[in-house]
Amino acid sequence: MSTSNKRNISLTGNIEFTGITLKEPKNFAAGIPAVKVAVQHTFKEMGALEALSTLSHMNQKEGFDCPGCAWPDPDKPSKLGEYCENGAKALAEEATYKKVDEAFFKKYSVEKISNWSDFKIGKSGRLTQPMILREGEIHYSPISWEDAYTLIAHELRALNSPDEGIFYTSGRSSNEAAFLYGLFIRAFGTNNMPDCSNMCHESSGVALSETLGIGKGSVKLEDFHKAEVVMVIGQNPGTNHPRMLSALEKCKNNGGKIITINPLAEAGLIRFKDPQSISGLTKGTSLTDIHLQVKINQDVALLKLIIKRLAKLATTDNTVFDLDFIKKHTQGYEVLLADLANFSEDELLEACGVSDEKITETVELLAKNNKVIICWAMGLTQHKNGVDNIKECVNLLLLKGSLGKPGAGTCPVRGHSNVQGDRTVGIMHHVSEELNTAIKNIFGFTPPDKEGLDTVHALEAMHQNKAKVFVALGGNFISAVADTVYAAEALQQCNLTVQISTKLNRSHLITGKTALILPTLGRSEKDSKNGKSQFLTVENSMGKVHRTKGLLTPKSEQLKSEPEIIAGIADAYFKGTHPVEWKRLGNDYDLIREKISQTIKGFKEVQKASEGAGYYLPNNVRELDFNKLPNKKAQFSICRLAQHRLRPNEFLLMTIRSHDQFNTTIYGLNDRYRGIKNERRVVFMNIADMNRFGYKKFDVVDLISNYENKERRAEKFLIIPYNIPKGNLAAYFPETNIIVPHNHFADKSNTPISKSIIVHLERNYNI
Ligand SMILES: Nc1nc2c(c(=O)[nH]1)N[C@H]1C(S)=C(S)[C@@H](COP(=O)(O)OP(=O)(O)OC[C@H]3O[C@@H](n4cnc5c(=O)[nH]c(N)nc54)[C@H](O)[C@@H]3O)O[C@H]1N2
Ligand SMILES: Nc1nc2c(c(=O)[nH]1)N[C@H]1C(S)=C(S)[C@@H](COP(=O)(O)OP(=O)(O)OC[C@H]3O[C@@H](n4cnc5c(=O)[nH]c(N)nc54)[C@H](O)[C@@H]3O)O[C@H]1N2
Ligand SMILES: [Mo]
Repeated sequence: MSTSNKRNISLTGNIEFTGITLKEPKNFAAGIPAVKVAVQHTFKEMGALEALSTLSHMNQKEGFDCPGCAWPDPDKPSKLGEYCENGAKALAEEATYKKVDEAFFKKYSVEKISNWSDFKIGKSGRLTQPMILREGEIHYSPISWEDAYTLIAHELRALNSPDEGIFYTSGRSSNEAAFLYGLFIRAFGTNNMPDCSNMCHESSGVALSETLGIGKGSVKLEDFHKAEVVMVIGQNPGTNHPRMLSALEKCKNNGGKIITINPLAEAGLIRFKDPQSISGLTKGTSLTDIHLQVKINQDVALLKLIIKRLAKLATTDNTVFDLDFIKKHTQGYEVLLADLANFSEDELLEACGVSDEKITETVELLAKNNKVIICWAMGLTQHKNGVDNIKECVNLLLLKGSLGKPGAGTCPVRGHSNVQGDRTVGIMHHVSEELNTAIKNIFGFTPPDKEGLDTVHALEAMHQNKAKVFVALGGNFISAVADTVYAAEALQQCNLTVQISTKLNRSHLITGKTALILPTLGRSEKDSKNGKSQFLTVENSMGKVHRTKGLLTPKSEQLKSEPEIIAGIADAYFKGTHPVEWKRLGNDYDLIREKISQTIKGFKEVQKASEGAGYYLPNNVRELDFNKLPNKKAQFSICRLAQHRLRPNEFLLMTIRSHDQFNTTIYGLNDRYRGIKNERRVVFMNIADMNRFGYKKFDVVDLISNYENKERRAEKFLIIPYNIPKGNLAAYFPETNIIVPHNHFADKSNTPISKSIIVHLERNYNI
């Protein structure tokens, strides 16, 4: 598959099979194999000495924040190190000794590299110097930083309107970089700030803002130690947030119970062997008490059934729901109860596919406990009804009065290590009057008041030639977004695409007519200005702001920090005619923090308070303050059931992460917990479905979606018999993004439907 702006670029790279071996899926996470893999990855990429000395600084108070997920650090980090297998892999990727330099690009054209797999592209190493891909050429060549800035400024000035510029952010950036970037984009004159969270937790942000008045979760780490019940819905922490397993273990040790809701029985949720304790390594703790194997996208049906049964019990037992809490703090209780009558228990039971006994067990547990935490991630957000999925979780918590008290609350488990912080400091496509007023007062210019474009609409604008310059602060836009072919057409029409990146990825190959690579420092690297080593700040998944300070020698002397690069672009664009002193800000993070503290609520004390364990930002739910909401009350919601009208040969496909990747960065070809070795082109299928269609293990199929009569095809997947509900399939992203339609996304949040794509299969006979 290839499209062209005169270059012959492959969109998918090599899709040959790599030599699969199957094992039984695991029934525990972490343990000795995790330690072994962490050591293998870091030693291989960094060398043993550097690996060991660096890992010991990860997530420690004077060290650097893990470049992986956003799970918070405990106040007293473990002496054995506060990192996990996948954090170690994230570090190894960033700190690798391999380099992508001038000689690399001389040797390999973008056409050639595009034929490699994502795995091979990522393993090429760290970007080391600014490079340009000139119009009509197929080799990147070096460019000076100043010339790169001048070119960007020139292309930005050539636009008919600032709204023809698109400025993407991925959630790895620091608060300081994100704040400066948002400030520049607004000074330039647009709110076109699509963000990785548009594809991630946007549904959570929308649902939580509308029901509870803040788009973030309410729990703190220590709440897990006090919770009576923790529900983990649509999330695979064993792989994506391994340090969360320690929190779940503490909950269990204190007598709490864990309910998991997932179409798959993920190993990490079954049993945890803590690599940070010797006894934990051998014995481990069993985690899940009740696993509800819901069908894909039937969580609303399942939660509604649970709520309906609880409501029935509540008619004779006034301790089942927290009636005082409901009366004092909520609105819409009666309407919610009345709406339940519109659904029969049989209908809900059939829709969710869970057994009656398991529902009864769950209802009994929830009826007698009042400290409930609900955690969730992409299994809830990436559906057409993603916002409703989360609102139904909020309904349950409100009924139980499980908010604003220890051991209870909402816990959307964030993805990228600073995705939440980027939002807090101003990366958003919506207009905030409060922020605009603050910017005007502090910086002396008027930010635009027209709504900007999110990810799906930015793609559309580029596709329609209404946007012509694309700048990315991190990430791998082409591989992360839905609909690879459409997205490539969109990007390839741009006049200029600019990637501020640490590592080579497909977004450096599928580019505008001219493309720039601006290489930047990683989280783990020393960032010195004027002989002084500087720190940055980040916000974790629970709203705590703290410092991060790299310690490794930068991979190349030519690397610049993100704030410095943004300031360089801004300075070249404004040529000293703007009230903001860009260059000064780019060189002095204390000064950026001073400005953040004046502009953003909750950052007043950031300079001092970010020290050590850091500090919590204000959170109205923790205070049970719902003043911003209608009638100053938390809101119950009426949620609809998901409807998918499937033809007999169709399935619902969820696109998920293997244990060996960080989003579009492929660490390796194994998915250890699910028993897959050395292959990514696999599709998990129920054995009954295999029998129905006459498929055998390792049969090769294409996955095909067909929305509005447009066929999209992902070629060559091996069928794997797996414990997954009938009618459901699972395969890995990003390989499957080619079949996700760009114009089907969640209501209100516009998050692509990456977890419920209607597909059919075709045997691939080319094998
Ligand atoms: N090592 C590693 N860590 C990561 C990442 C990574 O790629 N690698 N990515 C980071 C990012 S950006 C994010 S957003 C998070 C992602 O973290 P997760 O959300 O855990 O990631 P996914 O693999 O997308 O897993 C979704 C889970 O939801 C389940 N699921 C799918 N559909 C449904 C459904 O309809 N209902 C229910 N109940 N469950 C469903 C799947 O079986 C799977 O267990 O992790 C972050 N951390
Ligand atoms: N089908 C499908 N699609 C999905 C998902 C899914 O579950 N299914 N998940 C979605 C989700 S949850 C997310 S968050 C997005 C992820 O979308 P992105 O955030 O755009 O993708 P990443 O793969 O995390 O980006 C990796 C690249 O970031 C760069 N990078 C790494 N660290 C740094 C840094 O410190 N600074 C800078 N400047 N660059 C850095 C490297 O060059 C690396 O190649 O994908 C989404 N897409
Ligand atoms: Mo994410």
